[in-house]
Amino acid sequence: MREAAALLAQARRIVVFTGAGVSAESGVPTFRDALTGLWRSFDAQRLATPEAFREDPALVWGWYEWRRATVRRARPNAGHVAVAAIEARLPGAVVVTQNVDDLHERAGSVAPIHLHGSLFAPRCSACSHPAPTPDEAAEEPGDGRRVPPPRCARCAGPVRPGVVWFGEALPTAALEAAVEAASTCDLLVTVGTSGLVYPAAEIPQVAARFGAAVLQVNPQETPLDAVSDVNLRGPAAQVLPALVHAAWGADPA
Ligand code: BJW
Ligand code: ZN
Repeated sequence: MREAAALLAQARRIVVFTGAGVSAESGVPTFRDALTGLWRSFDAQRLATPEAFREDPALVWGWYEWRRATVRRARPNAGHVAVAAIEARLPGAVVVTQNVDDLHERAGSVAPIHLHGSLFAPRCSACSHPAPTPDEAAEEPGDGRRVPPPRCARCAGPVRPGVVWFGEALPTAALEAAVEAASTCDLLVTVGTSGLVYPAAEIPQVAARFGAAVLQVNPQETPLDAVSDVNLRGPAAQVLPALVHAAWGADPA
């Protein structure tokens, strides 16, 4: 922890790069955890594809309705709060997230870069026209449900979640901004990502290649160990507040 705190205390330009693990302690399942409830019998990697949506739109839309309801019920945890505290302490800090939830924003992060889109930005699958986010269902049945997607107001095409599925390009502006931030930072903190999904997993590698120190927070080993100067093995909601405290002697608000 001492070495990690020294890196943070010395940093002038910082990127915090997050994955599903930062939201795990808020009760949002990580992507590669066994799914719970109805969805435990589905393979998330198969549902998060354009092919799955074409074949069975109600199954995929229903899965995202369930996930959006889960996120709406969740609250940011001490890890999200610590990330926002880093931003407040170091103006110019950039948060890059692979997460499609809004917990960084709700913890006070100003403009996190969302590499994989958002659960709250549906759009038409045919003409890309933005569509309203459906109101929260009064109650998601415990046994889940299939939900036919709404229809586009402009062309009547099926509305899809505004997320990036396998085989789809990441939003260009977001990816470019993330690469620019990673290539000009002096410290990149990677939190709660398996580092398996590309091109997002390149971001810590870009930072390392351009000479930044890389600090990883994750209870498990990951392929990003190879580019990390320091590994803090533990849950984000414990490790990040302790890191902020050790670097600056203050607890995140
Ligand atoms: C904790 C914790 C706690 C637990 N505290 N930590 C190069 C090589 C090989 C393959 C490819 C390649 N380049 C591209 C590919 C193909 C593919 C890919 O990467 N496949 C791999 C699986 C091999 N990539 C793509 O298809 C991408 N598109 C693309 O390349 O397009 C090319 C193209 C160009 C131009 C035109 C057209 C096409 C798109 C990738 C999109 C990924 N989308 C998803 C779904 C988003 C929507 C949704 O949520 O439903 O994004 S997949 C899923 O994985 C999601 C996540 O953002 C992403 C990363 O997962 P993450 O966040 O790392 O979570 P987990 O669950 O994997 O890990 C959690 C971690 O937390 C673990 O390490 C735990 O230990 C840890 N943890 N508790 C801290 N308390
Ligand atoms: Zn349309």
